[in-house]
Amino acid sequence: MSKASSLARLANTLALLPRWRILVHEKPDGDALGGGSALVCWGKALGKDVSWGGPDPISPPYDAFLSMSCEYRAYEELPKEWLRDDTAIIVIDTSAPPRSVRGIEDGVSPATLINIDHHGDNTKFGDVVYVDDKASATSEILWDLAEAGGWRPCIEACIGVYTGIVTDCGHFTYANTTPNAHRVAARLLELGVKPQELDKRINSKGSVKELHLWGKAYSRVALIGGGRVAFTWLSDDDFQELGVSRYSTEGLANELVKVNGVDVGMLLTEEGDCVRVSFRARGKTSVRELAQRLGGGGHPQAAACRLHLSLSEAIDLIKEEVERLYARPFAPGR
Ligand SMILES: [Mn+2]
Repeated sequence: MSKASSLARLANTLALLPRWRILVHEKPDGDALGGGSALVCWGKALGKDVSWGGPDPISPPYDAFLSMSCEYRAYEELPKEWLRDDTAIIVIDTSAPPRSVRGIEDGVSPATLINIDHHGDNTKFGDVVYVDDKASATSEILWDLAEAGGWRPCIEACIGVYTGIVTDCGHFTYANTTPNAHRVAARLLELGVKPQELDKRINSKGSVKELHLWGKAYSRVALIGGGRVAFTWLSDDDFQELGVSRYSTEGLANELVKVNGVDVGMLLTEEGDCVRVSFRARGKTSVRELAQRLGGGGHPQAAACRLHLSLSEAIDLIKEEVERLYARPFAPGR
């Protein structure tokens, strides 16, 4: 089936269901939250009974400007009252059920489980599946879905979609930047989105302390794998000492691959008794396989995992994996 007819069918399915329950993934990013916000706006405009949330709370900076963010809720598990035959449970930007609210993996019958995503490693769960790994962002798919359904684009939905696209494709710099991403963005500008205002919302540092946190991470950057991999780390103490939130690292991992000769970046962040690793890659290199090997997943060029290890054990493990997977002979002078 063509993309257009799949989207038209999906829009029809959604039109027939009066209750929409929208779920995003853990640690929701700009794509999940921007797309979710837009979908809530469209649902309400269509007269649906809509609510949305995910396993973790909505995070800064998105809570401050995305429409409907005050209605977002963190759910420990799937509410039983969602399991009705008039309900669409729409999981967006989520490659597999364990990445969202607990209980989805057990099935949602008699509700209809709808899976809309752009991760190439999506497990294709759900009753209705729309996965396009060529899309720059799930928000781009949601825009095309809205067009297929003839849903009116209010400015709030436009802001959500634009946020999702620019954050997922690194402001049109990553390999997933497509002509369609630019086309959708151009349309959003015509409809009133102001890029400079949104950039201020999305990329501003909350305080000088956040810059100091980045400074700590920068000061520890080390090259491994023969100079091909840049990695750094932040400990619980770093966050406490500076009094900054965990969200202050948003975008930091992307900076690591900007070093000349580096095509893989890794940021390790201590989180209590585990360590979160954010992987980034550029060029033809993929980090998804390594993230999967370590129990995580994601995109070829942006992936993550959580290690149940101490920070020093995690650093050792990452170094070992890097030497095994990415090492190349060191080229002097690079
Ligand atoms: Mn995404």
